[in-house]
Amino acid sequence: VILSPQHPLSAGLTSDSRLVRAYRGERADATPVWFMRQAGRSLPEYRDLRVGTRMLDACLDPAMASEITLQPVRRHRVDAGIFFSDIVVPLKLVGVDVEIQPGRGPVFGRAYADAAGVAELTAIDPARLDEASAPITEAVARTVAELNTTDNGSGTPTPLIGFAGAPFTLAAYLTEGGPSKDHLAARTLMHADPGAWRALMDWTAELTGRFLRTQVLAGASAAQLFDSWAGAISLADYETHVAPASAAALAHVHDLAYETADASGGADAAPTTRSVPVVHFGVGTGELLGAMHGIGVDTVGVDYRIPLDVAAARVGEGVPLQGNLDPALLAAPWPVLEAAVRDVLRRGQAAPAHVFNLGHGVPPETDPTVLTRVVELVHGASA
Ligand code: 1CP
Repeated sequence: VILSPQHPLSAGLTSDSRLVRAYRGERADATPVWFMRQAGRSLPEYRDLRVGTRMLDACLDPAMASEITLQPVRRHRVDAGIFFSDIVVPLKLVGVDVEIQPGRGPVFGRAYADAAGVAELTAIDPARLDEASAPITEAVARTVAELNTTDNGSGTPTPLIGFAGAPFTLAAYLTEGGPSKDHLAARTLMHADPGAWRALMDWTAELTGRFLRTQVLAGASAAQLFDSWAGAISLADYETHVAPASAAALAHVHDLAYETADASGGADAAPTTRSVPVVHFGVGTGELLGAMHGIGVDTVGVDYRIPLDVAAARVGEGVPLQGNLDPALLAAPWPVLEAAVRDVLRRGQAAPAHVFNLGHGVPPETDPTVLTRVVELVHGASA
């Protein structure tokens, strides 16, 4: 499926942005940089806007979600916006009883830890999501409309990254009924009742895949699958019980493509068809990086526990990497932070292309002026 001519990738607005070029393995004039959780509580303008609005209500208010997405782009001049939403939004949209509790995270009305629970959940048709997705489509469209007309100093409009939770990470919350440290309920179900586990993973893959597709169709220029908690399982369990569902989720975006004029080309050169870039990230997934790349993604996101040059050797040649400054360093004295940023950039040279990011999300107590300074350093150091 070729994206519409108005899509920022098809229109040539973001197809040669630093971010999209890096995701296809090319180095640009400067290393692109964005931060996981760049929107949110580290920004006073976010805290002001959110007063009196619950998290999931903010996600489903197109004007608010769009404004929150744009805040860090304007402030830090990062090379990407990441859509302000949450991995549980598609569950909420099909009627699952879930809320996001401040300081805690997603909490469900019940746990879906056994075959009966899974049967109740999977009785919901994931296709219903498409009818409920109007607030997502509208929020993305509004965001992209502003990004397309804003000059962030990079020479192209800033691309928007759409995202979704991977089936395992969503299943970790669903089986537990809320956040947990060890994801024991999910790890138990996959072995205690592999049939129920598969049904849960298949259903979740379709739901979250549709959520991701909606964002790309509405204007996102890249897609990131967050398997935040996949680091809790072994490589063998990942390959048997998790990877197929993640691949199934991504199948919902793999057919989306855009056409660009051939770079070498005269006016009559045949256009090149490229698929929308896909990134895959998890926390503590050093042992899984090769398998996480193997489900069919362009770029692998790396957390802060292994250096990028080691990660490059694990994923194999030719794979762009994203990451991986330890977020804790954001609160260190500037000379310490600066040296760490330069070290990440240096090790990132081991990959064909590198998108600078943190090894996980921005801590809420981060001084936002430090983030802006890191962006300037990354752009300046690599120019
Ligand atoms: O009111 C608030 O500030 C609530 C905090 C908050 C925010 C700002 C939550 C609750 N989610 C979000 C937004 C969010 N969630 C984004 C926004 C875009 C950006 O990065 O700027 C994204 C990408 C997510 C995705 C998400 N939600 C993930 C995957 C990424 C990651 O951090 O690993 C996960 C695991 C969640 C679940 C979740 N939602 C919120 C919290 C606190 C958590 C984690 C809870 C836990 O520790 O289990």
